[in-house]
Amino acid sequence: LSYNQCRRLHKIAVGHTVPLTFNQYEHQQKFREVQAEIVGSLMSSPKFKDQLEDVEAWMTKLLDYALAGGKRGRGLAVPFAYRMMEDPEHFTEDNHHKARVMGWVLEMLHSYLFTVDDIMDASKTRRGQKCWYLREDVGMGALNDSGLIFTSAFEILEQNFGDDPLYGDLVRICNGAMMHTCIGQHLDFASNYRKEKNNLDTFTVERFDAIALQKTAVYSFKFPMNLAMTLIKGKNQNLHQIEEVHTICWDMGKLLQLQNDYKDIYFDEIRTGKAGTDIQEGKLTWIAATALLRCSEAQRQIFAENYGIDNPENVQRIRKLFADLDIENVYKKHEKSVYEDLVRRIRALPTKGQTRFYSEVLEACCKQLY
Ligand code: DMA
Ligand code: MG
Ligand code: MG
Ligand code: MG
Repeated sequence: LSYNQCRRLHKIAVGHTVPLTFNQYEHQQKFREVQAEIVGSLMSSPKFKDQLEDVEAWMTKLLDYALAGGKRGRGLAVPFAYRMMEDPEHFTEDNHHKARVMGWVLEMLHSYLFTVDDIMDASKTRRGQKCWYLREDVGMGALNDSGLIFTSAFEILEQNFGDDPLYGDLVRICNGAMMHTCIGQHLDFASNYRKEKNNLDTFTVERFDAIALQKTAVYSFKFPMNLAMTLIKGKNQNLHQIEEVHTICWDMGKLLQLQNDYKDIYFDEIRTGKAGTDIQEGKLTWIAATALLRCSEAQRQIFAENYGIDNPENVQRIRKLFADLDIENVYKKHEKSVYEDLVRRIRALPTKGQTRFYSEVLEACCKQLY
């Protein structure tokens, strides 16, 4: 099938009148209302109330940073999955609300991750503003602030689900997803070209895949789905256990990370809200690993001498090398084939709800909405 044929079929499978999509205003509006609700009750928790005044002022500032902006794709995916996958007979607005709260817990944990990630990646900007650790009044206090964001996520979980029979499962799901992601982040950091003593043998697409699975696929796709599944009581309850759903999540994770790696180099900061640092930081990205596969000996030498150096001249040499290797076109072809393969597999899922959910999420990834 051609790319356009696939997209057409995909449209038919999804239907032209999907009731809720990621970018539908009403859905996002409701999600935002829940944000105000959870931040309000978090700040009225005795843990914050009975403190020196500075604590409340600092938390307010920190939460503003942590929750402002962003696409909120992962958070929105939780109520969206519940809405799409629950049997209509069992769907309740009460559960839908719970799913939105879970979505915000996920968004908080996401903020924790990128606050730390930006330190590790020596990033300068995030969501169109200065990274938290670079603010004058923050600095390395960002490490502890990330702990405040992380523990706040679990506080919100306890405030909203402490008496709910789901609580134990939710804690396990959140901690499990975070542990996988932190392992992935460790691998990402440890695979840095300069830190790895310039060893190009470990700079492979296979290793990129393994890292993307842990650092991106788990918390971006499996995590929201697993949260939503705790609410599903209907006949669809066991559907997420089918093997294919897991492999779709893995492959969407790899796709999201390779799109992220591509944008780091080729998208303007205005468009992404963050300045790329992957070349400067010597990251094991899909782009770098793929470029190496296509290098001649001489080109490999250029890569070895210039990759992972935070200096405009070295970065320029790497960009020139990528251009000589036609990497942008190689990327586009690869992205298209991963996309088409996912469309086919998503269409073959056993229920309409699953097909709709994963199709929308896939589209959101491709439209930079996730
Ligand atoms: C993203 O990797 C992974 C996590 C867990 C935040 P990245 O450093 O490429 O992300 P970004 O490009 O957003 O900094
Ligand atoms: Mg980063
Ligand atoms: Mg990173
Ligand atoms: Mg990136």
